[in-house]
Amino acid sequence: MEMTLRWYGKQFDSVTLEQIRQIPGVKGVITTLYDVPVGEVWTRERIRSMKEEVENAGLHVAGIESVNVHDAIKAATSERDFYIENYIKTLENLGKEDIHLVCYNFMPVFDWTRTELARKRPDGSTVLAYTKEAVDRINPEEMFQTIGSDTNGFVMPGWEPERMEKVKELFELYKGIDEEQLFENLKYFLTKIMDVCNQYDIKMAIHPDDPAWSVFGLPRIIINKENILRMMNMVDDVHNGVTFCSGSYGTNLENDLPDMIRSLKGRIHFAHVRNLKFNSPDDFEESAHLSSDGSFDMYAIMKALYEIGFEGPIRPDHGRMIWGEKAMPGYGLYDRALGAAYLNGIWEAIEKGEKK
Ligand code: DNO
Repeated sequence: MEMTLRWYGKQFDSVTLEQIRQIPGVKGVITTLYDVPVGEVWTRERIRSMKEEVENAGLHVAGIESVNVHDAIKAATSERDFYIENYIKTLENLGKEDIHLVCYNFMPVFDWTRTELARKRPDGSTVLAYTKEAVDRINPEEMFQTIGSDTNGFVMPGWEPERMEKVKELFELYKGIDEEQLFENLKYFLTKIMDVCNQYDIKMAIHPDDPAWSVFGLPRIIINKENILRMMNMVDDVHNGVTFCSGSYGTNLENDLPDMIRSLKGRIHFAHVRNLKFNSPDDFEESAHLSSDGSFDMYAIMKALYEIGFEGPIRPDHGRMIWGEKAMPGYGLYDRALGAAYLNGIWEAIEKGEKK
């Protein structure tokens, strides 16, 4: 595996490449062109200058998170082929610039959903949190507003103000689309892009739905082992792969994370490794990465990745806000750096233990 950190670009991130370069063992970043609207083609020039910026700081681009999929594709409107063509051009341009990993999601309307962005923990840190009760109580527009007022002034992925303005229209778009239909739409998209992925060896890595169940009545499909294996079989090509995100699949306590990892051998191209602390099955918060701070056995997760011979990038995921840092919720430097160091330590111990 290769330890990496997510970076949103100079304009959008409080963390600098110079800081990332000093996290032990981190040589790559996972990045994006955050300002390109969903559905527009990424030009080779923009991709190249992003790469150069990263490389000038002594790092490399380990992959893209995300090239977002336009709602016209997810909802199969009459414009979907146009947007798929644009997506193919973006993949082609990434391939030509020697980038071979793309993380994306197929969640309708929202990306991840949390009900609090700064819940206080006993140690004084603040974290993202979710309660089912809060989602049941409010409507999506109110949710956009509460989230929007708690972002420390940063634009949160999937919660961009332009999208929030269109939330009603977006909900309309998905009327009548159930899970079966969404699977069909995903299959259509993947089938169309597989040629370009094969040509440039681009590994597509779908991010799970977070949380791993339906919110606000919208269909959600990338939620458990059964569905993700269905997706892998539906388009049985190594380039149709997975971002294994422990914090997203882990929202459903019925998901056995190490078992899921083992069942996806060869198809996990990217991993987000983080911990959650459950206060009840309907209330969780994003703890520190350390096993004992949350509900997951992080050693077992890393061991499963080791055992399937995982060689792709891993990144620590959402960190707590600690030491007075002001950053995009979940994406400060300090706790993610601690997470990277901890996960690197687990990996070293597993490796050395296995070699004995
Ligand atoms: C949340 C992230 C997601 C992820 C997208 C992938 O912090 O893990 O926003 O990047 O779902 O497209």
